[in-house]
Amino acid sequence: MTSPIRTERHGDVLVIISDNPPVNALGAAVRQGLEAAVKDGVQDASIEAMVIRCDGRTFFAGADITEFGKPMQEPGLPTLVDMIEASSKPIVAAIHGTALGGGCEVALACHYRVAVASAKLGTPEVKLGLLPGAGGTQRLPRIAGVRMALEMTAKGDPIPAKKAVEAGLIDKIVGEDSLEADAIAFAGEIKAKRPIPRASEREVQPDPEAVEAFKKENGRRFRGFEAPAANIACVVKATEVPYTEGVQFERQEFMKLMMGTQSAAQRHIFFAERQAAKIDDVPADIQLRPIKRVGVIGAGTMGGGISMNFLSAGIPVTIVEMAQEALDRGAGTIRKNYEATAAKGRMKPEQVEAAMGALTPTLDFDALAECDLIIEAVYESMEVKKEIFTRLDAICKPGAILASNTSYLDIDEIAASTKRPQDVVGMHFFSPANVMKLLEVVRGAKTAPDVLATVMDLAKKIKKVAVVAGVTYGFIGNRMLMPRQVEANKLLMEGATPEQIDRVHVAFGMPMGPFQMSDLAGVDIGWHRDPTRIENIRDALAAEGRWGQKKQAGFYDYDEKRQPTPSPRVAEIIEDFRKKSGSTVREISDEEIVERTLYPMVNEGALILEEGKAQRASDVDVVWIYGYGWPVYRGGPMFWAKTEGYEKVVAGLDKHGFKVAQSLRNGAIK
Ligand code: 3H9
Repeated sequence: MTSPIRTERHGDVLVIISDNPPVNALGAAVRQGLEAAVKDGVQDASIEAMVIRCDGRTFFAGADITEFGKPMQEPGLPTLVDMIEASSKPIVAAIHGTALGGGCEVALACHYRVAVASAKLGTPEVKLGLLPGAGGTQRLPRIAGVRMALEMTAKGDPIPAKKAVEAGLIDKIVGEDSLEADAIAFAGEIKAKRPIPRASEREVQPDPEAVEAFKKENGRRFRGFEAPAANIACVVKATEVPYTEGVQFERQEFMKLMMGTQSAAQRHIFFAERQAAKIDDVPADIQLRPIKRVGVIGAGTMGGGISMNFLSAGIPVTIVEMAQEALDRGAGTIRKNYEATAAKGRMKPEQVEAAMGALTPTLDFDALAECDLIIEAVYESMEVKKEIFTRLDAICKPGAILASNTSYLDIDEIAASTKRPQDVVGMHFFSPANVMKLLEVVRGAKTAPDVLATVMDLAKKIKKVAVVAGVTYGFIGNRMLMPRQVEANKLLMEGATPEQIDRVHVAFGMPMGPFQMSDLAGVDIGWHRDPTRIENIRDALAAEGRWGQKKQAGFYDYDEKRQPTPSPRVAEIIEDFRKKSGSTVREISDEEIVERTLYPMVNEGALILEEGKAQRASDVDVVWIYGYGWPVYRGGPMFWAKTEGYEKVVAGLDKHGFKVAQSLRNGAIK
């Protein structure tokens, strides 16, 4: 096999080039090639300096994650970076794209770093439940200081080249199109300089105040995760002990994380997210339909949020409403949202204007005729949706994709109201649609493969994580929510309180529990709106106007700042129902809440897979991570069931009398 590493001589500078598509991950062959090339450079008397750069779209994007958990082939990354740093001849890293994780560590081990302005530097290992394990936690603070090292390692977001220059991580910004030539010229300038600067030989002072402040600022963000604390501990260690001891500590912490379930879960999700984009029976190179303009029907919260996704990506949107007032309100909300983003410095005023300039609000339904994709986002009524699709069928150009944002309804029935069911698809966005990353793409019985592929591709362009779902009530996510809600309600009748159930879910790592979610979404959502018809606790709350946070009363009472407190009135209502139904009240354990609310979700996920309504178990996990805030360190419900042990989950379901999915019982979930 040919090595992914080659070298070229430019006078007395040896350029070492990696060509390991797609992202130059530092797999064994790359590490071996780099080691050999640097050795050659050191031994060759005619070489004065070296440059390391990469072909393709990026500098090294990190260790090869697919090698994790397998026996490590020599040289390991820590050995390699130490060897690079120890070189007796100066080495310059020439960076483009993203220098991430192990890639950033290679760059830090080099004696100098030059980069193009569009490059980014980062140590995202924490997002895989890890830490930079090749000296990164020890070199970063020595170069960039404690605060920057904490930011980069414990949060994991890459920084742009300009910021990296300010932090001392990059020595020079070079021409976007002349990276190699400029790096060689730079190597010429520094080749004779002695001593050679080595990050590991630098000192960094302790900064306990910065550490405390950082922990305090990020307490919420780090809740439940193990890796951020380990990253912080390593950076602190760098300020306390010599480099050689620091890297030993780093190694121990790295191995602990690597062996743990959190990192396994986070790595699972890294690949699951990428896998989700693939459609099993559609060729990857299928011809896509061009989408130059998108139409959105409905300028409410959902329609507005959906439109923003496309506007932000530079795709013009025609938004249609029935009344001028609603249209103005919708367009006004979009502008307000953009301006709020600009006020936070996350958008430039001209970008706000560009996005708003690409929006065409109109009352004229026929304006949708010029759109390539039309997304219907009106309220959940089959009758209304069918009527809209019939109208679309009459006016839309041939080949236009007709999508519904329904959360539950049958896409096939909607498609049947047109003469072009092959062009109909579901695009289920999650609220707030401009923020939530999940998009369920619902494949109808007749949806054409190129329609599906086009929508999946478009999802990537608008920065969504898309998952293909089949036609089934509630698709993947909401269908799994239903058994959880049913059980949560039953548990109330048997003696649990909303606070207890929510507490168990939050302790599990969910952003909120079922009743907090109900209060946030609106207790009245889907309510029959007849205050005299009181059949369950929810009906009773809704009838009293306890519609959730918006009314400062729902399953909880809320103050002006939307802080919840347990509600005595809700306790009375629950008590009343318990008496009426004659149910015996007992102490409910937290464990039972897990078994009865979370295990049935896993069971439902297994049924969805058995019915072929999701392509793979990891897709179900992606839905729950990106649509509902399932804690990523538990890897989604299906991955979690595996780590819990299928037998334990099945035993729990059996104990409470659930009908267990066959694939779950057999441990045959794929
Ligand atoms: C680490 O470095 C540990 C060390 O500190 C210590 C060691 C001792 N390995 O995302 P894309 C694949 S941990 C293997 O769609 P983009 C990816 O699965 C690592 N494979 O492209 C996909 O495959 P496929 C720290 C990788 O342009 C293909 O490449 N580094 C790796 O949207 C394209 O990926 C990170 O965490 C990898 N490291 O984004 C960075 N990276 O086509 C992880 C990617 O079969 N990577 N693949 O589905 C990224 O963040 C993005 O891939 C990147 C490009 C921003 C680079």
